[in-house]
Amino acid sequence: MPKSILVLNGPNLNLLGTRQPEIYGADTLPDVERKCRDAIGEWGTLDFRQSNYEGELVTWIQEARDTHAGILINPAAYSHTSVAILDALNMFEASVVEVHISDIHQREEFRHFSYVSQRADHIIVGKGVAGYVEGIHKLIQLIGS
Ligand code: DHK
Repeated sequence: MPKSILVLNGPNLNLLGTRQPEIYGADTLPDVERKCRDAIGEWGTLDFRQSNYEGELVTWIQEARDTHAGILINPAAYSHTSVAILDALNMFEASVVEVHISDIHQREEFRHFSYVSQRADHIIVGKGVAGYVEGIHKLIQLIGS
């Protein structure tokens, strides 16, 4: 398997930086991508994507089975609703790290449960976009072990 990490971002994360900055911070999605590229360094390649469409995320996870050594995913609102994304991740045999910028456990009750957490090998919440950097480091560690 190539040394490649797929970073998936779910709905509304394309508007990071302008979207409720008091919750999600001032960094834009391109800023997050840059931080992830710095974090992966020379280790391997980074494939950074965002979609507002559940089915597109499902298709990308399916395709990653043959192309990527690990997935870092912020499923955004689909965390709380999507059995389809969970099912796709259950077919992905390599490592999965779930990240949430905000602390979903301290917010509205409907955000407390994440389907993706049933599958994730590691979960990071409430660390802002720094959680993505931590997630990349964790994935490199999981893939190497
Ligand atoms: C992002 C979203 O868009 C929300 O729907 C989730 C997550 C939380 C985050 O904290 O990154 O509830």
